[in-house]
Amino acid sequence: MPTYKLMYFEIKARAEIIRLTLTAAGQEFEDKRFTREEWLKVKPTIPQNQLPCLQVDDRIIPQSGAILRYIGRAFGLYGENNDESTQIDVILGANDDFLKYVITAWYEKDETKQAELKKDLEENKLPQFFNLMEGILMENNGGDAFFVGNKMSIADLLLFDTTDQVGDFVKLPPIPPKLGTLIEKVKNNPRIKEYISKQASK
Ligand SMILES: N[C@@H](CCC(=O)N[C@@H](CS)C(=O)NCC(=O)O)C(=O)O
Repeated sequence: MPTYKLMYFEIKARAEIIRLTLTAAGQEFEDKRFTREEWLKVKPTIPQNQLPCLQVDDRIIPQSGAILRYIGRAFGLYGENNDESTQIDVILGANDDFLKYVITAWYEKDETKQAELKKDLEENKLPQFFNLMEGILMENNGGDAFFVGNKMSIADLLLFDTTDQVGDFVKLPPIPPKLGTLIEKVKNNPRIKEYISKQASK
């Protein structure tokens, strides 16, 4: 069995979906969270000089999207075949599109402009994104299962993560019913539930 070490900072951001996926897979991993000082020392030795990176035995993999797909494939959380993996990729792509708005609002320095961007997220971008996801979800089993097939995948974990992290930044509009149920299902997965409660007690 390989050993896994995830390297990032003391925040959720780009690493949380990787933590959640390894957790859902039941895979132990070292959750290395660099301080700023530690990071500046190791940065020149890290591929592409940025984080997150996942070390699998002696190999260090950069790029959060590549890491997510790598562990998704390794642990059977990335669909059963090419069609299913592609359906998952479509959801990952739509999530990336939506996150661009969140990142723009997050980094906006001007307070008035940031307030406008947050309002637009709450009133327009988030409802649009949720409705898009609800529609995709309903195409599979009427929305009563998971996004793809009949088991949890990185797409389901990602929607939980996005909703959680965006909910820390803006007020979430009502989540459509099937999507809301799916998010609760991920949150109540025994491994995810234990992980969340451990993080909360830190
Ligand atoms: N496309 C990369 C972006 C990685 C990235 O921007 N990492 C930032 C943190 S989120 C970083 O390492 N910042 C520290 C630095 O550049 O020194 C990914 O998805 O992994």
